[in-house]
Amino acid sequence: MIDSKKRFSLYYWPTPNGRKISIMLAELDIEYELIPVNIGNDEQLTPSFIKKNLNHKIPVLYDQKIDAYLMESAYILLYLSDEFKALAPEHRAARIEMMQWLFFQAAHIGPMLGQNHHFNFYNKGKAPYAEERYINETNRLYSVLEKRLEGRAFILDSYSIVDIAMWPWIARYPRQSIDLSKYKNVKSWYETVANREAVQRGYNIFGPSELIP
Ligand SMILES: N[C@@H](CCC(=O)N[C@@H](CS)C(=O)NCC(=O)O)C(=O)O
Repeated sequence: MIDSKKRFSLYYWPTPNGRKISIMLAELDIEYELIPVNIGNDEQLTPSFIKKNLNHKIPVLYDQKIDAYLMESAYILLYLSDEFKALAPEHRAARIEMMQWLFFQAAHIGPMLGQNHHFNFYNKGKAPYAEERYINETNRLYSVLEKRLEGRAFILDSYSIVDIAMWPWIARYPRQSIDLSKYKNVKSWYETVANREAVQRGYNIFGPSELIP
């Protein structure tokens, strides 16, 4: 156990971006204060939360050591990984590769799958063009991951923050109209990561939920 009790406070709701950080903190075995921000009730729009993140989105991580509120989940993963020298490669070439896949997650997997959820799950039937567009784009992105995972167990050479960034989004595949059996490498990676004790602990921080549908 890292001796950093309550150094961190996590402003959280159990969404894919929130779960990236609860999984990372579980992997690091760090105790922290969990502060629910119910985005279903617009709690992210209160003036006190907007002071913590001008973009009014969860997750936000407060670190007492630097007295700062951190936004953007992919950056928070990188920050924690640098701070605790964990779950990321050290060598320059491997780090260059890591940064590209982390940006790929932040720029494509999160935003596009998020739009898929919006049109295809929460507002199904309202915008057929948008549903088709984001289901197609989601399939295209799963194909990219499928190629990347050919012959490898993890997205980098070993389990890392890139898997943590990607996994909670893939965990929502039933909402995305994705047939996971079509992506055998993604499925096998998905199940390997799902079986990690820390992933289950971090994912279910709010109580048992849909882990492997
Ligand atoms: N790029 C941001 C995205 C964060 C984000 O979209 N958070 C969502 C939940 S997953 C949220 O807070 N939504 C509330 C809102 O849009 O007002 C990150 O990776 O942290």
